[in-house]
Amino acid sequence: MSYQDFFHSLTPYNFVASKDDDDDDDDEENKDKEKEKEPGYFDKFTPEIMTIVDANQDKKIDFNEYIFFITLLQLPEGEVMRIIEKVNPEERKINKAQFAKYLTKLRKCTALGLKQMSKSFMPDGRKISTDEDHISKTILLHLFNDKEYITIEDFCELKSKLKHALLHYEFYQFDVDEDETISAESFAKSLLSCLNYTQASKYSRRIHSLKLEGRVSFKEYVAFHNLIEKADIIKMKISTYRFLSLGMFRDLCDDFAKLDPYCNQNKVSISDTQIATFFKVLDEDENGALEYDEVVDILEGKKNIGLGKEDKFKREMTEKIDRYIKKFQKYVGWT
Ligand SMILES: [Ca+2]
Ligand SMILES: [Ca+2]
Repeated sequence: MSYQDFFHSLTPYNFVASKDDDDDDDDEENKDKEKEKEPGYFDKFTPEIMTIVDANQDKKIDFNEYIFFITLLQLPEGEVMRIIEKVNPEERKINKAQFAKYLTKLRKCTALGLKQMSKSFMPDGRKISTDEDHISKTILLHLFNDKEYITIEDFCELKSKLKHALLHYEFYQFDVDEDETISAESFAKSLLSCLNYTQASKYSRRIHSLKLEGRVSFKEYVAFHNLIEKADIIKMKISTYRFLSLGMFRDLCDDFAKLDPYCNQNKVSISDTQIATFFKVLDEDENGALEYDEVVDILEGKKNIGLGKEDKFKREMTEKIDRYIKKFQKYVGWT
């Protein structure tokens, strides 16, 4: 699998695949063709994370590398922290042998791990344990590289690099102009990426009917994604007040930016364009306020990109992974 196919498989970019096509009904084949015409993202960028994921640096993601990437994305951060704290509470670090002991258990928490260990997926018991050994070895090799220990910070940094790389790729699937910005309309479309087809089509029509103005930079894009990841604070505010006015949402965004490490480090906050766009798209009854019903779909869907947390996301991710694994198994003659 090329880097391109690989990232494409991980960014749920289903509903806005084409930059200049208003038709939402592109099927897989059309999308592939369109993809080939576009200049490659990976001709322009080399995500740092790929030096870790593509261990043998052959510019291809093989099955083991793929498994590593997905596992890392899905490993529950809290659970990993808990294990490291338990193993070495003082220095908060863990070595390869110690981590290996927990890895199988950890992998069972991921959508992919669950799938692989389920009987329907690989019926042969002996094969499961061999593959699990092999996969564990590969994951440990990538994760530790040549290091004797990894710390909680190492793990979190790796994972955040991975998420950042995916967001960067996602951003560059839109028309990025010379200022390295995307249109407010593209930004609005990026909010739809985790909705189901019916929801996304509805919002997609709405986006086309609205007059959205302004541009969004990559840093602002990441900042907003970070906010949506903490969707609970938005939902809490709406549940408390029963609605969210533009001013209230702006306050919330400003408060968030003051606390978010990424926003602080990069001196970026959530822009007026983003606030106005989010508001315009979601305020379906156009009463100038966001009610709970108007935000819940987007907040639930979007915050889970790349994280195997919620059921709905898990299901979608599992289906996606299933397809790719099957393709892969055929490709490498694994079945
Ligand atoms: Ca490789
Ligand atoms: Ca409303």
